Amino acid sequence: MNKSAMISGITGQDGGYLAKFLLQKNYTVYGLYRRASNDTFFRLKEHEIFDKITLLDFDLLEFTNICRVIRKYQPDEFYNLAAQSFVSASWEEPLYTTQADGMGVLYLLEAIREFSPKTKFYQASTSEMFGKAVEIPQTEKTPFYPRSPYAVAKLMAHWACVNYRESFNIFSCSGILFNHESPMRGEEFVTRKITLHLAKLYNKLTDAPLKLGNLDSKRDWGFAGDYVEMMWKMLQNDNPDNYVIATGETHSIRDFIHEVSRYCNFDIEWQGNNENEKGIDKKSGKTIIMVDKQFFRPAEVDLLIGNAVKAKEILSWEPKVKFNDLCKMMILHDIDKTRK
Ligand code: F7E
Repeated sequence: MNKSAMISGITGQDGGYLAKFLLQKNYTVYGLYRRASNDTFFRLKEHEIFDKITLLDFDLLEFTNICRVIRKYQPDEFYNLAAQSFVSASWEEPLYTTQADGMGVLYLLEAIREFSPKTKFYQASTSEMFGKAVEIPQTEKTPFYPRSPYAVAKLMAHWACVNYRESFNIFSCSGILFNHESPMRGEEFVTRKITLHLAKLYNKLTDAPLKLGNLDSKRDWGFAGDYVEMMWKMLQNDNPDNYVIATGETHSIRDFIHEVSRYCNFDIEWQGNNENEKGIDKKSGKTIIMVDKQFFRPAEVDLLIGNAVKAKEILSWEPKVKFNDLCKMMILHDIDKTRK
């Protein structure tokens, strides 16, 4: 019999890549989504898998609904990718973020414990839990220091996952994923915000400079398509555990801008400091980037870089797409998309 997998957050970047991956492995895929008035299925349509998934109404804050779907379908595997995932928004909506990203996970674990204890559970944990990192690079053993309501909530979920494993023998894994991007990334995240806007400037669809916040924070950016394989591998291993998933390379927002600019024929020179800094194209003299303090965060995570050696040794996993390839993939996609 085919295995079954339930994916919450099916409409997000990772939901699409994971569903595609599992369908190729002949899984029956149940996609859990939150009802909305706009079309949130565009990624599933772009992956050409929309009609291959059984879509079910779901809300992380509605415990009765969670119990019903888990009890009815009792999936072999549950991937919890649903969350309020935009770090910036978590300062504006700390209570909602904590309910969804912290308590929501407890609801899921309780429903599994009660109605489907054989279901293997994957929790989308995050490098944001390392926050003001106390060690470089970060591993599964690095102490946590969350810097946003988002990270605080995710940390609670991470420990709940460990605790249900140790208390009730639930097969729950925590994947501590560093930033992972793709052409399907949401437009509010910095990489996609940059590639979309630079592509529009390149195709002369706008003249307006791109407004950004802190250009000097550094992230370990991998490709989402690589990372979903690791989610699956964690649940196929004999024992549930926590794994860091990262590339082991770190780059600043500024580096990302320079790398994607090459494909738009921009040669950016920086002028001014802090809130008055601008990125000017040397060739045309046009302002491409403007720093705008509205995009600064109340507390920043300055530097993240992961060491995924445990994933390599135990699960034979390594990322395939490197930083330069990721930049190229994203900017070429957006140049093409905006041209159409
Ligand atoms: O910010 C800086 C910003 O929003 C990255 C989520 O998937 O990865 C993601 O979280 C950096 C930060 O991602 C802008 O201050 C500058 O230092 O792309 P981001 P994130 O906050 O790292 C982790 C692993 C998750 O778990 C999250 O769910 O870029 N930055 N200027 C900006 N960021 C944004 N969004 N917009 C700007 O204008």
